Amino acid sequence: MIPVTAYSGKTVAIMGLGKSGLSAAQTLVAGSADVWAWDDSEVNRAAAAGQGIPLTDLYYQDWAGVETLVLSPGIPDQFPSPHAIADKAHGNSCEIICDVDLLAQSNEVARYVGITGSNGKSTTTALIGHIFKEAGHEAAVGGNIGEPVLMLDDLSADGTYVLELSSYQLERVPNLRLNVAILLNVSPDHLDRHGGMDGYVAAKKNIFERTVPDGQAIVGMDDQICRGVSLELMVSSAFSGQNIIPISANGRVPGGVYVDGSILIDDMDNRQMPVVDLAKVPSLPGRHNWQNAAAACAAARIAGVDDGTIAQALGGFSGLPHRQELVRTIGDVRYINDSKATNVEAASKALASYGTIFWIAGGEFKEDNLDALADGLGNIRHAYLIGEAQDKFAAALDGNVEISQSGDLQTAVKQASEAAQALGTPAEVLLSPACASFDQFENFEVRGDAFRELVEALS
Ligand code: UMA
Repeated sequence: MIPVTAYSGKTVAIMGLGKSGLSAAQTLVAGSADVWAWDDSEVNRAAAAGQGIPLTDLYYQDWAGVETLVLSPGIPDQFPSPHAIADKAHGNSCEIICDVDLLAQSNEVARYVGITGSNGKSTTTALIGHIFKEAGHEAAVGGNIGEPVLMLDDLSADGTYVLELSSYQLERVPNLRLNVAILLNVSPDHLDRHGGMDGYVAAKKNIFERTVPDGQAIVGMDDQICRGVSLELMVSSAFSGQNIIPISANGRVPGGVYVDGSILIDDMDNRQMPVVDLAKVPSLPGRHNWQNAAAACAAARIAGVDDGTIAQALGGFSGLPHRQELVRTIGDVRYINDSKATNVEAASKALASYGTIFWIAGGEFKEDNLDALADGLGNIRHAYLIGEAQDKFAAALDGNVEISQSGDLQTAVKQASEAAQALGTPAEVLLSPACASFDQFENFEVRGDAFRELVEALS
């Protein structure tokens, strides 16, 4: 746990007592702050009180003298409409931060690597942490990936925090100073929360505002928005050409790290050094994962890790649950859990990674259309649709793909498995929903766990 003493004797309001808010409350109480903690959920309030967190109903409190609100990343302070407690903070000119900012204020000696992007940031974060540890570097991995940052070890000046940063968190970290900032890619996501695409891109670009003057920017070159961001950085005074490192899974980027065919090439010293054949790394299927590998390689090189160690570490990476996770192989059929694919772009990456797909998709749809799936549709043998979005998906896929409206995950797994097994040749049953899970599950992890259990129960 990180000791947070900067607020000793001061009043700090905390709204939201989920993973991040609870850890903030614990560390602030331990650091002798006067904590006013609240959550709209009675259950979560009771759980926090059970852990010794003092509760204060923030709706009925006089906010005079309160200067800081720790607002959980998932609670809006602007769009689609500000939460009432965020409004109170605005009305009292109170700064709004999140737990990541408390870490940044509390440990100013360690190095920080921040990773953002619409897709692939968890895998990249885990990969960097894995390479650092294999190379014998002191490192701690946390943030949006699921481990609240204040629960990490208090690192020394030799240590590095490797933090996955969501667009939500990036709006609430005024004191964060990154040594390395990574922007992987940008495609539409969380648009309601950022008031549209411009707001979403601006939140992602905050990662470079939070970078120290001699820091490094690693930028994906595989989408137009990120290419534009890279150009903006080049003309900004904050970065020079030397500390912007381009990465690509699709072609040569001089001075950066890229994938040629399936070979990861390190050109950071302009020597085009082959690092590893990514086609031989089973835990990184698909070209999108190769971009994650390129970003991780660049971050490791900046930290002084050599290409040989990077190659060995990539080969030993075991992958993350719910991200194209191979659950089981029965006969010729591989069962793949990609429940984390909560948007169309993420699902399109999985669809491009396999050849004969019995695809389970649907849930709570966050976007306008399925256009980004176009390239992957040819790999789908049959689609099994579930949840709220099934009519919308059925209409969009009609004429292109054979579909069944399965309704729920259990039915979809049964139908997809029977059809895939009947084929008698290699195939995949792929859960890659392109939708959020909230219509039928608590979150994407619960959905992925349900898929895994259903697959494990197959005979
Ligand atoms: N709450 C209220 N009032 C509201 C809304 C929520 O009181 O109007 C309370 C809930 O009752 C709950 C808490 O707020 O107790 C939830 O806060 P939260 O949604 O911020 O979730 P945490 O549990 O604190 O988890 C957060 C991140 N969640 C979000 O950003 C939504 C986690 O990212 C992150 O792993 C965790 O901190 C640790 O850093 C998850 C996520 O879905 C994985 N992220 C989004 C994504 O990846 O797309 C951005």
